[in-house]
Amino acid sequence: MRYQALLTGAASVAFLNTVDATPYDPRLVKALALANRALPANAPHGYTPQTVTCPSARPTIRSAAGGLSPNETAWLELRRNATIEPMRDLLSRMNITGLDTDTYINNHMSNASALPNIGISLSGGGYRAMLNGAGVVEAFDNRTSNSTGTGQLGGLLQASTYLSALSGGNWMVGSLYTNNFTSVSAILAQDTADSDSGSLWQLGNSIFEGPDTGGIQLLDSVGYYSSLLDAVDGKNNAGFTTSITDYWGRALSYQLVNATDGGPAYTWSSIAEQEWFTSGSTPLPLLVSDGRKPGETLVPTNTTVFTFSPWELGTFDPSVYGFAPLRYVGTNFSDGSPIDNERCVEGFDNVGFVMGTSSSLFNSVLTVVNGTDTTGLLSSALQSALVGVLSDIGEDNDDIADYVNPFYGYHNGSNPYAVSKQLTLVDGGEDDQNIALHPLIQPVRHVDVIFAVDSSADTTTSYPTNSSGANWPDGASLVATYERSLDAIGNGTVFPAVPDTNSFINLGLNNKPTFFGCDASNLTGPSPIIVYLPNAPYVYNSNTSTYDMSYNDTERNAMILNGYNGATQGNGTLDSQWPTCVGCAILSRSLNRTGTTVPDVCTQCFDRYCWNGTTDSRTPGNYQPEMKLTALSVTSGAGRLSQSAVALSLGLVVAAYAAL
Ligand SMILES: *[C@@H]1O[C@H](CO)[C@@H](O)[C@H](O)[C@H]1NC(C)=O
Ligand SMILES: *[C@@H]1O[C@H](CO)[C@@H](O)[C@H](O)[C@H]1NC(C)=O
Ligand SMILES: *[C@@H]1O[C@H](CO)[C@@H](O)[C@H](O)[C@H]1NC(C)=O
Ligand SMILES: *[C@@H]1O[C@H](CO)[C@@H](O)[C@H](O)[C@H]1NC(C)=O
Ligand SMILES: *[C@@H]1O[C@H](CO)[C@@H](O)[C@H](O)[C@H]1NC(C)=O
Ligand SMILES: *[C@@H]1O[C@H](CO)[C@@H](O)[C@H](O)[C@H]1NC(C)=O
Ligand SMILES: *[C@@H]1O[C@H](CO)[C@@H](O)[C@H](O)[C@H]1NC(C)=O
Ligand SMILES: *[C@@H]1O[C@H](CO)[C@@H](O)[C@H](O)[C@H]1NC(C)=O
Ligand SMILES: *[C@@H]1O[C@H](CO)[C@@H](O)[C@H](O)[C@H]1NC(C)=O
Ligand SMILES: *[C@@H]1O[C@H](CO)[C@@H](O)[C@H](O)[C@H]1NC(C)=O
Ligand SMILES: *[C@@H]1O[C@H](CO)[C@@H](O)[C@H](O)[C@H]1NC(C)=O
Ligand SMILES: CC(=O)N[C@H]1CO[C@H](CO)[C@@H](O)[C@@H]1O
Repeated sequence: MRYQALLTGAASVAFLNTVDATPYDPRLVKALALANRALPANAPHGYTPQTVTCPSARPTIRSAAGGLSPNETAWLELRRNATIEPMRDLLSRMNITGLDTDTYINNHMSNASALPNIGISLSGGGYRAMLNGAGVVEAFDNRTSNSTGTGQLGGLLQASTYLSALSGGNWMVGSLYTNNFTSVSAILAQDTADSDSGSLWQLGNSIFEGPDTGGIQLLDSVGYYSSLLDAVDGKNNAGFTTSITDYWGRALSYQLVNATDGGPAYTWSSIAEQEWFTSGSTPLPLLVSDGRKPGETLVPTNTTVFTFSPWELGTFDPSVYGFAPLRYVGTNFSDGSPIDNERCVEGFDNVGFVMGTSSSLFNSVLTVVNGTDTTGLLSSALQSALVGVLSDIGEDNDDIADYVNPFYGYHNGSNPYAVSKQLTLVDGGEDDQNIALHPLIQPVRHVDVIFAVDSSADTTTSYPTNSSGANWPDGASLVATYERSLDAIGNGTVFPAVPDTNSFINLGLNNKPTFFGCDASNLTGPSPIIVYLPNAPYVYNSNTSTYDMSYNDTERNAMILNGYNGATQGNGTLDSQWPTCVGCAILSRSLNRTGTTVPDVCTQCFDRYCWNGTTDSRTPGNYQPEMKLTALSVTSGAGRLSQSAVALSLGLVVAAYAAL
């Protein structure tokens, strides 16, 4: 009872269930003070998962044949209703001449599913993807100042049902959802000199160095490393297999979770208990990760793609075709039920571990440093030491996150993971589908339009002295998703046709917003319209390397502002009709459904932004995009790994290796 007063509502009930009879503990009280921001559901145990008595309704694996989970179905009713007013507001500002959007909403609001169902999907690509994605989401968020003026798109986030992400994109999304659905603007407005203000997105120190002391983080680098090691040791000693992703996830948390030590007790499933979520006032966050079969080293394009929702981990792919209750992932299941009927595991789904799973890129970072340092910063002795350590860990196991396999013995005929007690998950971009579209193109979700933010690094350049043509997207991610939809693994998903990557470059489709799937009659089944938003230079050369591990605040903000300008097309200066055209894309499928005539202004927009089916597959010349607006004056490129940072990373790897 002692803690009751500190908490309110559903959060308190769920929380007290996990801590009943726990004696007074100062760490607990500290955690409770932060409870509204994300539930430290695993307090006071921190990072170590706990074996608990299973609830009387024992957790089971749910077949995907049942469609969406009962939790999502119930939640969607609330969410779809909650999107109506923001959508009304947004559409009224979009100046869609020839359609009275207010009347349209009034006529159809008794049946929210007649109205547009909007998804936003962010790609991977390290900090570049995190920051570019942040700029787009900031532009879509009505809490951003001036975002509801002329030429702006504020409110699109509030009108959306889903927000999916993978890898670097999921750092951004995860950071919002583990922090009380705070806004990008609020994070940027933190006064880092004020010790109470927190230390979110302080990317000036690389993740290898750890946070600056001060603010909520109290550790120096040595303390930082020992805290990472202690946390992962604790999990290991409790009998759970750990992998490099545990260290990676814990390290990420210091930058992404606004709580002491990056909130080691915070769980992803606890998002489903937060009032702002249960009330349907935010989009549903969905994170994407790829399965890697036992013994596999390369992830094929038809690998099983897993999704984390706040309720579940699982997939609609015909291989596994099932979902595990996320809160109890860590429990030994066999053929869909806990092996020991009485013992369940909780606290395995630590927020950093989940974010780290979708972005097990850490090891790619190390692989890049492994013997191929081009920065000239590493001494050869340091390099060979690093190579020595990494060759022992080996490429086979450098990128996995180890899960107790909830799908062991489940769907034996089709499930390649059924034979293994461990489920190895890897970065959601490893199957080449680098935008987190998979969960949003599942027919049961009925998504009408996806804003697909692509921060991939696809292009290369032949001029080593001028890298401005490298690390931009070329549509490869959309090609991968389209091709997969035609394969057996696609299992009924439909994705609009897209051209080859050469055509993307030759026709400039990778350099400006492009709509795919505009003509619903040219599709083999229901599919969303894709509003493709490729990363391009609007005010800053945001084509930083995926392996740039540190950004000072000036660079960080420039990256974000560039993403903002991409989303708004320079606040409408590149095309004053852009907001109208976004509105037309949002409404397109809904107008079809309700048999409403498409306004002329939308037909003009579709002529301008829809891919018309032409291709130009010739090998393109060197890609060299022009800055579209006035460039920000930020000197030179992003920071590089410093020698001391690499030395520290070496220390971490050695320690990690010793613990494996
Ligand atoms: C969470 O966000 C809400 C809405 O912005 C705010 O009222 C509340 O104070 C926030 N809670 C915390 C703990 O920051
Ligand atoms: C999900 O739904 C089940 C039953 O439909 C319910 O028991 C459970 O509490 C729900 N989970 C959450 C986190 O709301
Ligand atoms: C943003 O939209 C929400 C939902 O419509 C609304 O409640 C809120 O007042 C809006 N905020 C601002 C700053 O306009
Ligand atoms: C709205 O769009 C029409 C064209 O359809 C244009 O003539 C008019 O200026 C626009 N109004 C505003 C406020 O942008
Ligand atoms: C959503 O709105 C409809 C129409 O106003 C209403 O009938 C329904 O009860 C609402 N659903 C929820 C869960 O509030
Ligand atoms: C908002 O708009 C006003 C008026 O146009 C301008 O003075 C102000 O600088 C803008 N604020 C931001 C944060 O862009
Ligand atoms: C981070 O936490 C601090 C202290 O709890 C709080 O004052 C601050 O508003 C939080 N920052 C964000 C962006 O939520
Ligand atoms: C590092 O490089 C060595 C030598 O080329 C190689 O054997 C090893 O597998 C690599 N390790 C990783 C993690 O890439
Ligand atoms: C994936 O592709 C491989 C090679 O084409 C094939 O052998 C395998 O059956 C496919 N797996 C699935 C689940 O479709
Ligand atoms: C229409 O569909 C066909 C077959 O999928 C495809 O080749 C063509 O490019 C599509 N056209 C457009 C405009 O999407
Ligand atoms: C941020 O980094 C850029 C590029 O490395 C550099 O030119 C600039 O001086 C840095 N700004 C600060 C405040 O350190
Ligand atoms: C639409 C479709 O093909 N659905 C299939 C997905 O995979 C499951 C499991 O193999 C099948 O039962 C569905 O028919």
